[in-house]
Amino acid sequence: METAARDRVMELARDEGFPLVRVADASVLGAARETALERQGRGLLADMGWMTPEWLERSTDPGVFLEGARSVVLVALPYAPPGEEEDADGRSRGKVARYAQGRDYHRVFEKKLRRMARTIREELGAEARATVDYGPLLERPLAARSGMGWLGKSTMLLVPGFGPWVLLGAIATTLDLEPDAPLRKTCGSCTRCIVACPTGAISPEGHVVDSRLCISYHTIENRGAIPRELRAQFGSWIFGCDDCLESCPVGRWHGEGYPELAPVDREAAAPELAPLLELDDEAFEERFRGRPIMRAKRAGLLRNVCVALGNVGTADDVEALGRAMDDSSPLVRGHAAWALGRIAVRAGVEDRVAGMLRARLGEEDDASAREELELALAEVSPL
Ligand code: B12
Ligand code: SF4
Ligand code: SF4
Repeated sequence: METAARDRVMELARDEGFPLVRVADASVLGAARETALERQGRGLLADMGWMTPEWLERSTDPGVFLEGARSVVLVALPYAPPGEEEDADGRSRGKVARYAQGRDYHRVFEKKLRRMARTIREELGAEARATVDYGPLLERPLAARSGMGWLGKSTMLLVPGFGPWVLLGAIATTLDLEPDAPLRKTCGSCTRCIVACPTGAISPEGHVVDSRLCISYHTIENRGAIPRELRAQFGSWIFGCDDCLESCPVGRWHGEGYPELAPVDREAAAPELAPLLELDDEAFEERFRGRPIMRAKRAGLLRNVCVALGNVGTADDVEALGRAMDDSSPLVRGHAAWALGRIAVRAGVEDRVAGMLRARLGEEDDASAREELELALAEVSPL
């Protein structure tokens, strides 16, 4: 074991500002591989087509990620702790997951990890390869092996003192570093996240998330329609979801998050919904460049905004949704129709909305948007 090298790697991580750093050995993650393949086989990874069985096999073997890997250094940054952020100005506002309220964490990690990997190569004469999120390395089971935290029933890595509010990165290296021991902790009898999940995406016993039901999956990764039967449970989430994290009693951390991951502004946490519907490609890019929200792309975000308005919008939002029925994306047009149908009934503006839906139906040529319009009309003016 290379003790001096371990001390130096720890020092490098701390110099980069990582308050949490641990080492895991680089052997195959056998149990995690089996579990992941079983989940994939059952369709629980939804349409994340890149997570093929081959990808899952590679991502559970650090030796494939880096030939000759002996150790994996896990690092974590804490981010935006829970706090006050409701803007009670009567406008319809959406919710953005805390990790996405600031700069893109991939960029923040990449700079630091690249510098660390370079020093390991140049100073310690060993190979090193870094990753953050995109893999192929399954970071949570590796972090659990390193004793950074334990895998909660929400499937989040729970870190003592910080709970689930940390983001992870990893560096595989050919250095033979003394590994840290896993924690002997579990969630015990707690079931808060399971109860808090609005769509029932976490299995009754925990430790399994069905991405097909997960708001985070749909608002970030899904490129198509949000399943109609789930929309009403999305509340006002427009990017990601923190309900299982917010409910978690572990950590109850009220310290500062890493400064570079702090929310870009107050509007970042609870943006007003209707103005988001006006964004064209250029305005979307300008507003969200360098932030995780870019991943949803303009049409995906506006689709999410429509769903949120369908759940929390008022008669004041009807005009903006009416204009969204003319959007260039049929996905947005269809979801705008759904939202109008919901608001009409809630706000008692059925006649006005029925007129708008009928007028739009006369022009709509996309089959799925037409179907949404017809269903919304049936809701607003039943025969
Ligand atoms: C795909 C993915 C998603 C998907 C699927 C998530 C899922 N639960 O499967 C979606 C888009 C839904 C998603 C959502 C989120 N994600 Co995500 N996601 C990933 C990614 C790329 C892979 C995760 C994965 O392998 N899923 C496949 C399933 C099968 O694995 P798993 O659920 O983690 O289960 C493993 C272990 O738990 C273990 N295991 C299984 N069963 C059991 C049972 C017991 C008893 C035990 C002890 C262990 C155990 O084996 C499994 C297989 O390896 C990782 C980054 C990476 N490269 O690892 C980030 C990552 C997991 N995500 C992250 C975050 C922050 C989120 C969100 C909080 C974002 C948000 N606010 O919206 C949500 C949280 C939702 C949730 N409850 O998981 C962080 C998590 C940090 C942390 N503290 O845990 C990661 C690590 C990214 C990062 N670099 O920081 N995510
Ligand atoms: S992210 Fe939201 S929808 Fe997904 S498992 Fe957690 S609480 Fe449920
Ligand atoms: S809410 Fe409870 S059960 Fe869920 S992850 Fe946190 S401690 Fe575990």
